[in-house]
Amino acid sequence: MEDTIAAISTPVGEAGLAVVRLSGAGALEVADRCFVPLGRGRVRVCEAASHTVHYGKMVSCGRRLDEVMLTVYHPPRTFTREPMVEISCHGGILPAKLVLDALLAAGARMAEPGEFTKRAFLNGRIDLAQAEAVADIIHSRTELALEAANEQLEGRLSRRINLLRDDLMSVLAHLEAHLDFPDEDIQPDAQEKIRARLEEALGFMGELLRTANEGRILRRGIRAVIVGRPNAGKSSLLNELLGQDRAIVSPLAGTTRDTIEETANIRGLPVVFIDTAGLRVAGDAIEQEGVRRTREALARVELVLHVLDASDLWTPEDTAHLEEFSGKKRILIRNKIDLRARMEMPPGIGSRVIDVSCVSGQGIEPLKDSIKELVWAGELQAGMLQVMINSRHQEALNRAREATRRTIEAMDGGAPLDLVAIDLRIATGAVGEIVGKTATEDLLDSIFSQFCIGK
Ligand SMILES: Nc1nc2c(ncn2[C@@H]2O[C@H](COP(=O)(O)OP(=O)(O)OP(=O)(O)O)[C@@H](O)[C@H]2O)c(=O)[nH]1
Ligand SMILES: [Mg+2]
Repeated sequence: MEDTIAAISTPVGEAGLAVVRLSGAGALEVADRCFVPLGRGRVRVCEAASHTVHYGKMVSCGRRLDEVMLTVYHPPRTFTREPMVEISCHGGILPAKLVLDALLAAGARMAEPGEFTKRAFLNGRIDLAQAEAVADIIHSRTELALEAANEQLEGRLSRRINLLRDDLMSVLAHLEAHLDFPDEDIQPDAQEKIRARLEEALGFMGELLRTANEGRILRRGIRAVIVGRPNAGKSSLLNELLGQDRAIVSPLAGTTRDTIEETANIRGLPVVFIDTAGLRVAGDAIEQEGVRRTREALARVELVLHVLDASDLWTPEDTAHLEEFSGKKRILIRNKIDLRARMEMPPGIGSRVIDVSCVSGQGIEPLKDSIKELVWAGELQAGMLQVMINSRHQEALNRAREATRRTIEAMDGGAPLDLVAIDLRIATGAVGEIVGKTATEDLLDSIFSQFCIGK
């Protein structure tokens, strides 16, 4: 990695400060060309000690660009394990851009998305699962999600994956040792031991795979659609759950025409609530479009919040809604319980029913508990909460599990050892992909291209 990369690592926009980062063998020299140290005890960037901060100005062609603080990092204790420089300049779009342009003119090249983290991975500072955790940290929307991402960055998932891989590798080594002596058969008791170890590995893969759902929830959030008859109080409920007046509420039926999406933190889980126009069949063209959008939103949700007006009677429309969403996780919400209740629920609904009032706020906290209980599996072992896998890990583990199963089958069926070993090699490779021990260039590109520039 000879070239030196540079990027603005803070968001674009007006702010107090912006940070421009440099990494690569020539980072200090590049910075030296545009940085003039000021004040007492000033030293040039190239002569500065590691992990020290320096005051000065950035210049380009003799022109002063900005007053900055510059931090110097010598390897190996840097994010990328390369020489690094971080320049804190004034925030705002222009100062950071001028500083970046100066560095590019002085010999750096613009970093690609995720390239700093990619270098940290390629230089062995973090593995692939940890690199992904960096992106998770940046994108996390609740403290729980952040906590899980931090555990992953710290290496909890990686350690377990490495143990799993080591185990499969040692079985593989055992099989391969026999391959070198084709005349000797594996003894039945040795074969039994191998089988037991593979079964154990399968069990562990299953445990990891069970965390995928929670992992997805923490990373992507849950989509919950709010449906019900006009005027039932859907928009009022959205506002209550968000704690802000996001949607228009009015006594007129058909107030909400478009779908409205907003994310809230529900007991640590990011939940995207979608308020809808409902599913009324009648209505004008705009309302019909609203209904179409409601149906579209419904297709992609994990949870349905079906709002009923407790002060009204049960109607066939409610029955129709009830049937329509019977296949989804759902909560029936009897709203307006501050009014005189008239609604009687039909027997045998089989879904959770919660009484709320969007006027008094009654029932909203229990509703939040219910949402979490319904989507967040309680059965996860405590230790597994720290290793929630993402969809890439899930896909690799599924492949590893299949290949391990085939290994056992082949062994049980008395297949030749070289065939048995092939499947086990596939399983080991798939597990290795998770931490990046066996990763193709394509895989790396697809992971790091999802990062923002400057990370
Ligand atoms: N008393 C009482 N009134 C409520 C409650 N929740 C909502 N309302 C009233 O019911 C009316 C309809 O509320 P909205 O939230 O607009 O209902 P909606 O389901 O979004 O209606 P559309 O968008 O028209 O389908 C408004 O006048 C609200 O003030 C409640 O818990 N108690
Ligand atoms: Mg509404």
